[in-house]
Amino acid sequence: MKFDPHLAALLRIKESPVRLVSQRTTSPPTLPHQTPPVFWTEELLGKFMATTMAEDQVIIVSNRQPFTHEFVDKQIKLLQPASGLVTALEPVVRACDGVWIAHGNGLYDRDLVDSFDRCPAPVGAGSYQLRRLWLNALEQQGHCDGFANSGLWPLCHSVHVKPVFKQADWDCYRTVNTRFADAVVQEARGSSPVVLVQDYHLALVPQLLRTRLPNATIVSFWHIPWGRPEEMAACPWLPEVLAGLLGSDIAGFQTRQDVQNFMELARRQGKHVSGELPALASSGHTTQARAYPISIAWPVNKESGIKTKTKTKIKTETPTDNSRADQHAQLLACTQWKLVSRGKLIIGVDRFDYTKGLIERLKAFERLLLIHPHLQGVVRFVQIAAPTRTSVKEYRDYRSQVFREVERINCKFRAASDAPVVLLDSHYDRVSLDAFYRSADVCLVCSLHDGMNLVSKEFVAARDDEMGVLVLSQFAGAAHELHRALIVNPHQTVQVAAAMFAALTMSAEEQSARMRALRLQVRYANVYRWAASMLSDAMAVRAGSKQLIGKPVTTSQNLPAHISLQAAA
Ligand code: GDG
Repeated sequence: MKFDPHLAALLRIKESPVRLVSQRTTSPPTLPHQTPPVFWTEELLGKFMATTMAEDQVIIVSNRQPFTHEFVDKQIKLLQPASGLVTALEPVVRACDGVWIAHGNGLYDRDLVDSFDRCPAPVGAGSYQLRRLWLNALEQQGHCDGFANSGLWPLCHSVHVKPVFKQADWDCYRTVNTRFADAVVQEARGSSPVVLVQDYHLALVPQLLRTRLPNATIVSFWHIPWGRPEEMAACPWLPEVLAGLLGSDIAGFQTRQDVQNFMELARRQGKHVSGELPALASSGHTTQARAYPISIAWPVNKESGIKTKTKTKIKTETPTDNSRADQHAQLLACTQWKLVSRGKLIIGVDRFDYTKGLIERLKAFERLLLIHPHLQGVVRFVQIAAPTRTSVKEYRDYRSQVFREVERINCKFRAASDAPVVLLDSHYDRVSLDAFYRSADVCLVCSLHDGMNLVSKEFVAARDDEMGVLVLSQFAGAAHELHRALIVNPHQTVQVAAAMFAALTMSAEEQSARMRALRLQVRYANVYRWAASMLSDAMAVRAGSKQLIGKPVTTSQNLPAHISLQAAA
């Protein structure tokens, strides 16, 4: 994109380097290990597994399922939920040809399973089986809405929403974890599968499996932050949660800080902590705690690095009723508005969750318009907030609060613009999200605390035009990797507003330099590398070879020589 004098006149800017928002933005991009770097792909992960674990069955178990069956346009259709866990794990399970066990919560899920409650994955690259587990209303309430989402979720995200712990929810949580463990045992073909247990809904499953499948290799992954011991101590059943996770051979976390917090808690609970590798011994069993920063599958058609400038259409997955069709039209109108008015578009994409800092970013946008009044009518902020956990009161309250803020801000600037903020509380499909990312000048991620944040990585992956600026919260795990984003503290309204201004006025050259570095980082540290690192550590545990744990997955020690690696162009 060339420097646009028309837009510059509107923004009243000169073509000059922008002020950097934080020290981090000046860090050079870092790519560890190989030169040229090796880019993991689904195919390479498949080969790696076929070679190193040909005889081993892989079972993934999570509360959230990768797809639901819903009734849309007079037929049953698949819907992919808005979930970082699903975004990351779906390509991995396809590469593994494994089994995925999850709670069947779709309205028509029961109609599409066989007599073993299984159904095949939708056609696409790779195949796997989804095994659905049914929870009744009380189980769902106590386990999911209760202990997991009203207790552990706020506990682990220090965002000042009080965690709620009730005995009845805990009892339900234990029961449901036992049911998930039963399902794993039923699905296991032999006594030693590799089981990947996902997230805070299933913390007790590793220990339950340890007693029932003693030869299984159990890897747990905690997708959300693990807080400091003194914060975590608010959970009355923390010792049981810890004991559950210590049934894992490997307990995976997003960041090194999470690992340190986990280790410190274990030490305070009297567990034996030892070795150069963070390891914990409990009841004669050893658990390695390690950081595996999660990521996304790098889009296949963009792997060549060739700029495609694909035009894609915005559409919702289920625009059946009027309100959804309206949402669809609104999203389309937002991107068209940008083209017609030659304005600037700031976007956000999140689940409608209080940890994502929606209020904070609205306040920062308001400040931007106040400090730079010439931007009123020129810049629009469009936030997708996909509905989530609507049965939990805190989420309903938060939703109302966010809508009130949007209304207040839109009223305030009514004279200059019809609606500077557009809030779309709807669910969009991946093609639409990709098109939305590509239409943005700025992507705003203001999480108050986030395990990783995949939206930031998806935005980067979508920008094969190498344009657009990422403004990223320092409290998202992704900030540890994406150094060339503009890193901000979402609580500092003025700083976020300044970052937005810097992003909006950034020269094409600087945008391009930053985006190239970000793209290299995300393409390199993609979800296949994430999976390969964890699985190769799991295999080292299985082989009893501690020396191999934590080694880069592409060294000759643990990658079979005949696997050809795709090097950077
Ligand atoms: C948890 C952790 C960690 C959003 N709207 C729609 C939609 N999405 C997708 C995004 C993205 C995903 O939801 C959100 O992922 P995040 O990583 O940002 O956040 P969480 O859901 O909270 O994920 C998080 C993650 O697990 C992985 O470990 O990064 O820290 O909290 O993929 O694109 N997807 C669809 N329609 C939408 O409208 N289909």
